[in-house]
Amino acid sequence: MTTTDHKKLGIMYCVTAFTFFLIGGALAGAMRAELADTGSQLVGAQSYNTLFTVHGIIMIFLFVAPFGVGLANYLVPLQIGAPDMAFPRLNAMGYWFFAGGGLLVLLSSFASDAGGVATGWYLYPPLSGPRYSPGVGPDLLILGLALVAISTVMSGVNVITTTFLMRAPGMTMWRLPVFTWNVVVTAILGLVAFPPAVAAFVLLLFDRRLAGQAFDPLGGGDPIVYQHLFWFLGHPEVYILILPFFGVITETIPVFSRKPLFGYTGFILATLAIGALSTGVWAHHMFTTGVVDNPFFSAMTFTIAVPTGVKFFNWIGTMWGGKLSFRVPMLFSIGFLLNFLIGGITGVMLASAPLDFQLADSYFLVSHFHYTMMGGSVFGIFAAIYFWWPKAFGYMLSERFGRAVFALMLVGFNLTFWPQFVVGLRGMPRRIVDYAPGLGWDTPNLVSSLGALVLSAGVLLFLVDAFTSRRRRTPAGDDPWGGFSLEWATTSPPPEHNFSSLPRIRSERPAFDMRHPELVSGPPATASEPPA
Ligand code: HEM
Ligand SMILES: [Cu+2]
Repeated sequence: MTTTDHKKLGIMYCVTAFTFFLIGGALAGAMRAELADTGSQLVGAQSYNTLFTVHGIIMIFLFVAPFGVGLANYLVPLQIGAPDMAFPRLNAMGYWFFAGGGLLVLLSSFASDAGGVATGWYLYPPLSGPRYSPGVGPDLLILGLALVAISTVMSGVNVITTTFLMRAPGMTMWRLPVFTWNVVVTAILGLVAFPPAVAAFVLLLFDRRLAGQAFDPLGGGDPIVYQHLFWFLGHPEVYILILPFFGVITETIPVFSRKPLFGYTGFILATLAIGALSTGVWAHHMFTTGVVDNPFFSAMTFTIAVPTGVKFFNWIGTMWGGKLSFRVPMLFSIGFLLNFLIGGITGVMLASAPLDFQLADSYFLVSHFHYTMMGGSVFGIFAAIYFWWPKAFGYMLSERFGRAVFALMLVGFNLTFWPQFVVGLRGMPRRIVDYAPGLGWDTPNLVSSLGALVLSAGVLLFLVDAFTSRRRRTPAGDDPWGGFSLEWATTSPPPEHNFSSLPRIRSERPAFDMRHPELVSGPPATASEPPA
């Protein structure tokens, strides 16, 4: 409870976030059950609205993003050769703000007599204002989100300071592991993007509780201002969700291809470009408002696909001619690539303003963002779990179970979300609890709901794997995969201060160099040299 150890906090973050995933997943299951067939099966319209609102918020703010923070906490000091984070107490405080904020968010769905919050995850006024969303539910939700936002800033400050100031001798910025680079850019994005959203939330609270008029046209306010402030967070947020997992698969793919990353520098530059560009595209969420410069934001959005495309060259180029080994972390990384490719291509389609007028608020969009966030981030999360579990706990997860988890999840995921492209093109809008028969919507929806069952079976099987592996405790050794980055050069699990001795750092693959001194150019290390 009182720990300030970055490794324990990292694991606490990940476990808490994963628990939120199970809760958010259960809500999704309820929605898919309702949508499996026409007619009302399970929930009424108002509860359905609450379901998708809370589901969206949990998945984004309480699961994927904090899981990235957890990984960063666990890995950054290990990857750069530091004993802990720069501000261990701030780090602990960040965790508790996140956990507390998350609880408030959960409470918000029960606390209000007018039912839970039913505004959609972006809480647009006037719908989220006092007139249409009375009760304390939305207030709790807004407060909870503000706490989570503050916790993001705390952990961001920590990641940035630690990486800039606490690197081991020899660990230059251009030798930094790609995961660390990606979470540094993520942290900077968080620092830029969260404050405007907190401002928007606070103004919304004023409107709700103190008769403020910020977003109420009747009092001279402007709801569009809320949309600007919100999406200035909302769009970078999707990169906050994905960048850490770009980092993850860029660690795993080289290791399981037995090759160094193809185009390290290009990859880092692409990450920086994505970070910078992502702060300039927010209004593509507002094409249909008619008050933003559509051609400009459309062009910016197309542009951001370029550095993302560069990364595909890095990944494919790394695998090309490599000695591939399809261990479970590699399988999930390849699943990430397949799903994210589909998500990316449909994203470029939506970046075109004319197409977006057609497809906005349809199931096409719902499917697009699940392909990026679920098909990308979540597969990245599982790649990370299977990859670093042996480091964190000293024993392996099962390869056999892992393959089955992967197969169920990949098939289940695509069964769930591919039919939603179809039904979206057939005109089904998002956020509806029921639909009429005879529109060609029934079969895709049924397939989608069955797919969600397959997907859940995969997730449950993972839980079984985690528990049985814990019993079995197949020892992992310090470096079960032949890893490249520094964390593989210490014991599994690492000692409290991470390293009892550090290898010399002469490239971005210090653990590899340590195992293969014959491949490293330059004079061999001598005993007179200071320990690097
Ligand atoms: C576990 C598998 C998942 C299933 C079966 C699922 C299913 C759904 C469904 C049925 C909806 C409501 C669609 C509508 O009525 O418009 C929805 C909305 C949403 N989901 Fe998921 N989802 C899953 C995972 C995720 C993940 C991992 C994320 C994000 C990281 C996510 C983010 C969202 C968001 C942002 C919304 C929109 C909420 C809104 O309209 O305000 N989902 N999901
Ligand atoms: Cu966006």
